[in-house]
Amino acid sequence: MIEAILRDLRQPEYIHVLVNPLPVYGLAVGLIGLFISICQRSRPAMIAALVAVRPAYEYGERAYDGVLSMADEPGRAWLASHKARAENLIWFFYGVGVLSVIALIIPIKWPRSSLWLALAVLTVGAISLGAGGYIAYAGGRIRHREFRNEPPPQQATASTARETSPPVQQAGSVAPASAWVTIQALKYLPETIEIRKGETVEWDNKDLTPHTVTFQTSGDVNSGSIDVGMSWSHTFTQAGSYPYFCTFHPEMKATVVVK
Ligand SMILES: [Cu+2]
Repeated sequence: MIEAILRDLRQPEYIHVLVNPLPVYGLAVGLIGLFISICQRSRPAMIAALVAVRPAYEYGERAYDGVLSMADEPGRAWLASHKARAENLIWFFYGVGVLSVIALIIPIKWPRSSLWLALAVLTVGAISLGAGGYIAYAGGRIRHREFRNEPPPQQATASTARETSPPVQQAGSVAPASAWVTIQALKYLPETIEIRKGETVEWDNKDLTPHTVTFQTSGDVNSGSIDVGMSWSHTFTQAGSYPYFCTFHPEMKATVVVK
């Protein structure tokens, strides 16, 4: 029993799920308290939210690989979206944290600022609460199929307008590569690679998980899953700009430019 609990506590995924809702609940409680006593200072729940939010994000990052290996395909898309949302919106939580500290300290010297600072904390806090819900919304769908009442998030294809349709690869005629793209840390490096007509690009997966190279225009050129340590090549016979992405991690995007 104790052993099982200790084993759970060594798993970053478990800590993540355990700790993660705390900033949201802490913030909600803090905001209610703040709303009731809007003219007063010293809100311990705010400080609790400030203290809890950093570990939540850190454990989320550490849990990422573990959760990734467990998730199915739509789950991976939700995981990518969950991570992107957390990375983009974590700043609201930091903002509340900083603002609440300011709201605690400044009124000591200037008591009249207390009400305005409290209102500012309340406003940014409400935004953060919405942000937290938005992050958790994607997070809950990673492994809980029962919550998926809508299709997994797709990357926006409208912005990557069709410029040229990618040439179809002739089987067995891939020339030696003259340009290389490294896949690492959920990124294609370089993000834009320029080659000349007839040249071959090789993608090397040096990441910890499989990825794909899937062209956005029509999807008829698709590497399929490139396993860890494997590579895939494609020869480009027509000039144009070819945006591509990873079907497992739709936020991974890059472009091949053929001159
Ligand atoms: Cu990928």
